Amino acid sequence: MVKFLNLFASALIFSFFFSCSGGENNASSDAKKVNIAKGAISLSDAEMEEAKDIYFNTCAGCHGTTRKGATGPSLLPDGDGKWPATKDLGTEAIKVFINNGTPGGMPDWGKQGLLNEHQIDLVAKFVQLPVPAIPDYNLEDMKKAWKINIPVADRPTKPDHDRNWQNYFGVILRDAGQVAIIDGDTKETVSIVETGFAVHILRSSATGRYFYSIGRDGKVTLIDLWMEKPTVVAEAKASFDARSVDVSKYKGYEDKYIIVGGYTPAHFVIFDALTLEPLKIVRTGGYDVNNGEYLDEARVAAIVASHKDPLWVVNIKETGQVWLVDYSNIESLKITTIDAEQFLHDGGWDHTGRYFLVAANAKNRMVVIDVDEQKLESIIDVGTKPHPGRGANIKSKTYGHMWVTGHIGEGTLACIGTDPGPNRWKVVKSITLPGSGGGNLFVKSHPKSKHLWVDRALSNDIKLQRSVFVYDTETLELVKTFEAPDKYTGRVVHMEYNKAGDEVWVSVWGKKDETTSALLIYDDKTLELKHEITGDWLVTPTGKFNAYNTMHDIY
Ligand code: DHE
Repeated sequence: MVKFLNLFASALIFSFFFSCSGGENNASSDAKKVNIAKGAISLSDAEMEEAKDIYFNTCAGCHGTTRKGATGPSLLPDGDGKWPATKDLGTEAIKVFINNGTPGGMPDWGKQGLLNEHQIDLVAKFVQLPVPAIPDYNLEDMKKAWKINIPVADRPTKPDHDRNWQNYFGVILRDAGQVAIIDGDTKETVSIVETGFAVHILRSSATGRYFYSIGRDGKVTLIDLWMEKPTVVAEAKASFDARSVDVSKYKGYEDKYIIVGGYTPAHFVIFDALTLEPLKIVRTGGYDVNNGEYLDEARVAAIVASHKDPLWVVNIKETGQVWLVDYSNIESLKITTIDAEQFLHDGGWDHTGRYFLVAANAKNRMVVIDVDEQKLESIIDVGTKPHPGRGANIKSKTYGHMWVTGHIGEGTLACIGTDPGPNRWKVVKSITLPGSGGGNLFVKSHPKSKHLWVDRALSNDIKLQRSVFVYDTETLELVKTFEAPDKYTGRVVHMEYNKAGDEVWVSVWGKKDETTSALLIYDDKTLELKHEITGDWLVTPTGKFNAYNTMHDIY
């Protein structure tokens, strides 16, 4: 969570930081440089390792492993011409910033108790020192890390149980390093599997029979839902840090390959989908679409698989290119590169499955890719820091089909027209959310539903961050606001429908060492809370993925 907020510590935040440090440091910035030169800032080997770890796990997502900045500003000892030199800011100013956060979304790491004084001191010093080299992670390393726990031949050839497995939910238990598999019909927990550090997302295989998890540690696991007790049947590691995974979904290639996008190193890796044998790596370094600068740290953000072609849509964050990777011949991989906009992050399909919409979040824009024609379709100005997740497809009589994103940086939803005609690729309706500020992370709808669900997980307002808002997709009016019951603590985050599209699951993301997290299940028709899932095992639930909806890209 903190990492996330930190990422979105934007220009606003940094100018706050800058002015803070300016107030404290202007007169002494030269003196600080001298101090550094004299070695006043130094870390022992052990401290350096600890600092690297903290930075990597909490800051790198937004500021980059090479600290050149992405969604957040650069953090370089000598600055980069745009953002100030960290060594001019100095340890004390940086600590104030890390400790207190900023109104723009930077978390108050210290105040919230997410980092202690010692950790804040280490990381404040670390960002003033030269950037450590990033080790490589190659196919040999991946082969060593690869494990098949249950060979394909020993896996069931039909479900080992009578459960409605297509209505299973995979629920990420982020800080426990686990994923819970919950039967969406009975609400029973069928299995809890070990997946590794902070799983970010799950994706379903083309057949729906497997879930793939991808963690921040780059570990990918294959979970077999046909087993009576779903288990990790194979595991592999694609990188040191990753956020995205998808499978080959095109006819004839179902469950043949998966692709994992690496943040560090910046590359993507193709694996055999059933064994997770690593097959191929492709570096994603390239040229910034705006100024042609070469960027080695060109991280892979969202990936989606086309159902209509043997293609993966791979979004390269720092360069701002969208790559269409044709997996029909992986020995002779064809990649179409499309120049789009920088800092690509997350996105989803429009309702036809032809157009992919992805947020260029630090540029306040949405990029539309025509995947059939393999070209850039449009770039749309939206609000501050769009963050769609996969977005939501809704339809109204007035505007026809729309694809919706919320924003982290402002309290609006942008409804973008997707039907051919004058509304296409325009923000046809901007909905203002209740209360002040932004903080929306995810939106969700379902073709059988008349509702659009909206969270405010990153709001600074405690009431808003514990609320979820439901809009009527026809009138685009707010119809209900839910607040998490007091007995559960934490932020309300991420919604997912069941297979039938008549109930919505919402996470209350409490602290790791508290047992007050919950999954709240709402009836989508009556808009009543119909079920609550709790338990000691329910540690820090974040994303949830319904097997059927994820397999079919329904949102
Ligand atoms: Fe996410 C999706 C990256 C922080 C929960 N997140 C994504 C995707 C990317 C991404 C690239 C799209 C994947 C895809 O579709 O292929 N997320 C990042 C970050 O870089 C960031 C900002 C900071 C970080 O260091 O990781 C970040 N994300 C968070 C969180 O703090 C969240 C709330 C909890 C967590 O896991 O740490 C979080 N991100 C999610 C979820 C999705 C996601 C639940 C999938 C949404 C969906 O419905 O598809």
